[in-house]
Amino acid sequence: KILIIGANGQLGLVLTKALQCKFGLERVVASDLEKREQYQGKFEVIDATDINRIQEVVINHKITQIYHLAAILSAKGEENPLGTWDINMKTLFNVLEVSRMHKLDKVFFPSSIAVFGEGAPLDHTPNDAYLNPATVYGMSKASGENWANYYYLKYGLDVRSIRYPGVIGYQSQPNGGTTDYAVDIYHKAILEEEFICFLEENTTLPMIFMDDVVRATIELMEAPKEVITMRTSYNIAGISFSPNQIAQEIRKIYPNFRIVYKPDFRQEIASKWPRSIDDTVAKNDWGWEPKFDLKDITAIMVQELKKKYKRDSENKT
Ligand code: VAH
Repeated sequence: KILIIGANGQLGLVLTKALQCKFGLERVVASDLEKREQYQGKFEVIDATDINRIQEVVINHKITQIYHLAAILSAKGEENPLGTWDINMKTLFNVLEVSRMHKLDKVFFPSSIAVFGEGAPLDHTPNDAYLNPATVYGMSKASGENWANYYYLKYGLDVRSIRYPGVIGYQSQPNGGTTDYAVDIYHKAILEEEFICFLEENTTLPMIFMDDVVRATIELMEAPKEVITMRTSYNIAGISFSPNQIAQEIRKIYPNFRIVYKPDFRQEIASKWPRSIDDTVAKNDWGWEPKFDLKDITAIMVQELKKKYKRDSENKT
């Protein structure tokens, strides 16, 4: 039985559905701070800062795996540094402790390219690069990776982790991230509205399509234990691009699409992140291979968001 913490989030929403499809509604328990209406499947309200509540759900549902997808992301995290550290670390400690005490089979801990700072190469950043993250979110993920490794070494807990690039999907909205522009831009294109971009036009960042993220996560979690050589976290790469490149791709479908660049504090965060990622270790250990490039992502985002906005307008009439 799988428990997803943070099931209402950008990744949580999509990963929950994928796990339900793969393992059946009976074997997946979604959780977040509040229940979404018309939710299909098992759901429990969990505030992951409350270890007793996590323990209660693990016992009641006989949980054997936890996906810990709750965290405050890079941009939002900078508004309240100590508060972000508290929440991101406390929730992780609670998940690791409950998993250790109840001898769970596996734990998934999402990390991020935000763990890299100015000490890492900007291009083809390797898995073992020096980590000096410049955001509290990045610090909490780099520290979380070391805690994941510690629980594996000291208690044999099978914690697995991936450093996600910026995630782009049509099924959910990101919240508080520095890469969120790459989702919002498609919504504005469909609505034929001008897009104000909070990053400079040539800020190239590693990105990845949601379907690649879901597949990578499940592939890693389903891989035999023996192939896992990285107990901090795995780099994976999707496709790197800049706001200018994504705008050009959109203009092939929406020739009149307008973008205005108004960089804000998030430019400072993005400028310290890699331009591209080396994911050789993930490829060698568990056969990782991305499937979607910028052309594919743009075609699918436009197609799916057009359907979504058409459904929304029909529901209104
Ligand atoms: C963020 N989307 O922007 C997240 C992610 C690599 C970026 O960690 O904070």
